[in-house]
Amino acid sequence: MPEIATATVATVTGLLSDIAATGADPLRGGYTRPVYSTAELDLREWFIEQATKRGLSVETDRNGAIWAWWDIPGGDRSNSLITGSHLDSVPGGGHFDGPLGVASALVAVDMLKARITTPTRPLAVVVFSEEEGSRFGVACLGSRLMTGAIDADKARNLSDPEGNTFADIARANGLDPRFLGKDEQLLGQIGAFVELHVEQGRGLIDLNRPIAVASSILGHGRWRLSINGQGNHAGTTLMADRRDPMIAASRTVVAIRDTARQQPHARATVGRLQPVPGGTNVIASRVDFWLDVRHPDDAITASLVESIHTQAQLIAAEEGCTIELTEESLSPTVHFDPGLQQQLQHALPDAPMLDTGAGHDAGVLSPLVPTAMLFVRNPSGISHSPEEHVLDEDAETGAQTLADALAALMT
Ligand code: HGY
Ligand code: MN
Ligand code: MN
Repeated sequence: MPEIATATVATVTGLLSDIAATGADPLRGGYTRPVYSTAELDLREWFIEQATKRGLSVETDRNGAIWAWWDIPGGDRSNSLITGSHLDSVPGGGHFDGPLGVASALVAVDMLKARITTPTRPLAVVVFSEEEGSRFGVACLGSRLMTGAIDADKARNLSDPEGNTFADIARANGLDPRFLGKDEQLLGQIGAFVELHVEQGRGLIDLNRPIAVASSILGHGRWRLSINGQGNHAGTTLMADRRDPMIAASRTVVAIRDTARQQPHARATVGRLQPVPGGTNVIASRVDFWLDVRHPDDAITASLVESIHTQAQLIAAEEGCTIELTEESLSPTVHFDPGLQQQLQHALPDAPMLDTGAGHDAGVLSPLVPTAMLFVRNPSGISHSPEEHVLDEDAETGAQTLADALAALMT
């Protein structure tokens, strides 16, 4: 594939339009691109093609992340500068959550290549896998594996809703499950990681600015609650004779909302609830539902979950049911590297600092390597929804800002 002329600079909106049909979800709207689904695999192919066109050398690591390297002469990769994001999505997600960071990184490489022919520091664009945890339940699974933030055995045994284990799916996609896990060599090469991402709230709308530098990520976790009752016939079972887990779950969901409302800065969500067996004329025997709790103070997050669990146990008992709570994913509050933040603020004097309630791979890498994030304005202030949006000019400003930030970090 011929290298593109160094003066050729793509646009973010152009690159995103290439993938605008991939994984479009006619039922939910937006995009549904779970890791290793046909849609996400198509996006991987798109990324590899774009990276190869730019003369980057593309490698897939033992955990399934794709790395597109712009190497220095001699190929030493120590103290490398990494940017990128993810391509998987939540069900019915927006067009920008993940792909904006990947497309912006490719355009930033174009911009840097139009300025310099040889990088003074090795640079790579990375695509992490399963950032959303939508298929295997653990947020940022790919970056957690690379950093050792998740036990490799636990990861291998994660299963998707169809019962496929992560080991099976990884193997089916060219990985050797035996080698999943912390990648010391790769981690040792990373000098800094800068991720650009669509902002997923209203911060930049209210600040009336197109770009921000991230200050922190709210701690967050996910817990599965399973309430067991007595499955039965909807017509022959008198109301007094029921032990209906759907009632216990419904009461618990309201209790979760009420509990979070009483704690300033807390967020608690139940976005996924699955009755078993799930028939219209069937009293469920079990209801599984997932709790997402977030707060700046990790101790408060823990106390909120404890309070919710206690309330749920009482509610279940009143409804003649039993309940189990299982932690599936937990990410502490992250404060990004002050040194890197200062460098970015120096390079981007117009960009305000902004915290976020959304988790990112940059947050997972943060304890081990200097990481920073750039946010691009989302005029809808909505995310994890088809309504997520970025104006064309802000998207291009984002790529230009990322290129400026990388250039500043290259010296
Ligand atoms: O859930 C999150 O905060 C992120 O979008 N994965
Ligand atoms: Mn997301
Ligand atoms: Mn994301």
